[in-house]
Amino acid sequence: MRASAVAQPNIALIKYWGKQEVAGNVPAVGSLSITLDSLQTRMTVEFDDGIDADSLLLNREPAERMLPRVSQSLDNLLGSNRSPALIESSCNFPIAAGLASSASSFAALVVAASRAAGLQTDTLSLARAAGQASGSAARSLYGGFVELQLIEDKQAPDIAVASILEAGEWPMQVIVAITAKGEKPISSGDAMNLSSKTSPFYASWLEHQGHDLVVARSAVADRNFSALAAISEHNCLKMHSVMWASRPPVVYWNKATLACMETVRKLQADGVPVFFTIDAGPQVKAVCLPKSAERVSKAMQETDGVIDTMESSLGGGARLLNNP
Ligand code: 2P0
Repeated sequence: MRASAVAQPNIALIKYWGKQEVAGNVPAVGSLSITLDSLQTRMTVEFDDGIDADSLLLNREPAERMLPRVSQSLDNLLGSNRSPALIESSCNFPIAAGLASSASSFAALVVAASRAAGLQTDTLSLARAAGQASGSAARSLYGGFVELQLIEDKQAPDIAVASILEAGEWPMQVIVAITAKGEKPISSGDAMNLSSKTSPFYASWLEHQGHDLVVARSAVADRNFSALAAISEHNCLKMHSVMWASRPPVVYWNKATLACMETVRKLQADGVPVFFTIDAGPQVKAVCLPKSAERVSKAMQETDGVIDTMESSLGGGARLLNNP
């Protein structure tokens, strides 16, 4: 009745922004991401009929605010008459700051909980379960380059997720520039809903996502870095344009976010294979080929306003731990 799992966050290159108006947290668009390696969430789940209710420790501290979402995810996976659970989570990077901690957390949670409950659940079913809790979490069940596709069905729209290239097949290095610590002003879920209801650009965002996915998928298949860089930056800036045009506006960036983008632009002008992407937070992720990682990392660290940097190669999907 006890199992542990580890999962890493993923960074979307073609972004998920917006939900369908149906039950089950189904995204309004497909997305394409890379799974990281060295940023990790470890999760232990133990079902115990001897306790009254679920409890959650996050980095050894009680995490009351996150508990309802975690309990709901366990109910969705196992049914609401399941045993109460003791859940322990540890994360080696900042939480709720645009680094996809919910993706790695819910991916690790469903893997650990399924095994602790004695189930042998296939990866796609686990991805769907993780995606119900956090849309991007579905992608962290898989490693390398991952695509989440929509299965169009008016009655019951669904998702399919798969790795389109394993981590070792096209090595990349991701340098994350931390420009602010602390929680973001508005959750990505709330911000997406605001965008879909108020942004005049939202319909156009939905309309062009299929094209961006085709371009990115083929860039990955061809290992064409400059094509992947161009479509990724375009898709990122388009998503943020949708946010900025929402009412009230959703602006996650700060001065250092812009300074980091400028740093990446300068590196590109010097011929360095690198591009930026930014999620629902002020951090900037610079994605580059491994040969340029040292130079990119140094340039990001030296950028005004950067507090810290983290670095990761690409890694595998969520998995069970035998010896937690
Ligand atoms: C992504 N983001 O594709 C996009 C880009 C943020 C910007 O998925 O509401 O925490 O829990 O399904 O997965 C972050 O949103 O959203 C996210 P919910 P989630 O990575």
